[in-house]
Amino acid sequence: MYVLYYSPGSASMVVHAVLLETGTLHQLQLVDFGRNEQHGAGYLKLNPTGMVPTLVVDNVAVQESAALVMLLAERHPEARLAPPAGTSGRAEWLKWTVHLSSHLGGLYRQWFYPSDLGMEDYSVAMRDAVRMKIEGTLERIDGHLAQHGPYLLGNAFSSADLQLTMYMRWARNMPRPATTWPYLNALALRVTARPSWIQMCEIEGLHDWAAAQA
Ligand SMILES: N[C@@H](CCC(=O)N[C@@H](CS)C(=O)NCC(=O)O)C(=O)O
Repeated sequence: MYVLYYSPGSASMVVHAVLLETGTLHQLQLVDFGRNEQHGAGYLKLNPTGMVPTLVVDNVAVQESAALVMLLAERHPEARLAPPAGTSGRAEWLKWTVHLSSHLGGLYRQWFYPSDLGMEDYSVAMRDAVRMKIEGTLERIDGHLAQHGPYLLGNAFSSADLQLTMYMRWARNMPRPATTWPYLNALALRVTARPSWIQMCEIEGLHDWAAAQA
């Protein structure tokens, strides 16, 4: 049995969707950001960074959304969330999984948490710089999908597409929402139609974002 420590719409949502893709038994444990529970002593024992997600796997707390996605894909090969080890698509899947989390996820972290840098808010110049980096990354991924899509790995859906869709959703209130890039939007249309995504949104109460219908 897995236990997912989550907050609705946060970086835990991809792990939640992956758990639903695997069909495996899991429990959800809300970490209430409104009550600052992520920084409470109890939660910090599970995740010293004070962030979600944390997944308890065989009684061990594991952190970092990308690591959890890879771990679950490895433990549940029947869900076909990743190309098998040793096949040609595996390196691409590893690359996208890590790149999305470290690069795009890192940029969003900067965008949403000026407090990480000890600031209450950014200057206009700083906010513009982070926004441009996020938009540049989305532009590049859209170009990749135009050439090699419809999914990140071509014709095969993988967990990396769930990650990408989560990061697209986070731009919904930004000056340029991710759905304005045509190939990204097309990918999000496919991913958000999956039963796992629909169920995850239902459970987490997320009804404020949709890809534009073609
Ligand atoms: N690299 C981490 C980032 C996790 C992260 O930034 N989580 C945010 C929500 S999206 C969080 O827990 N924020 C609460 C806080 O920092 O106080 C991951 O992908 O797991």
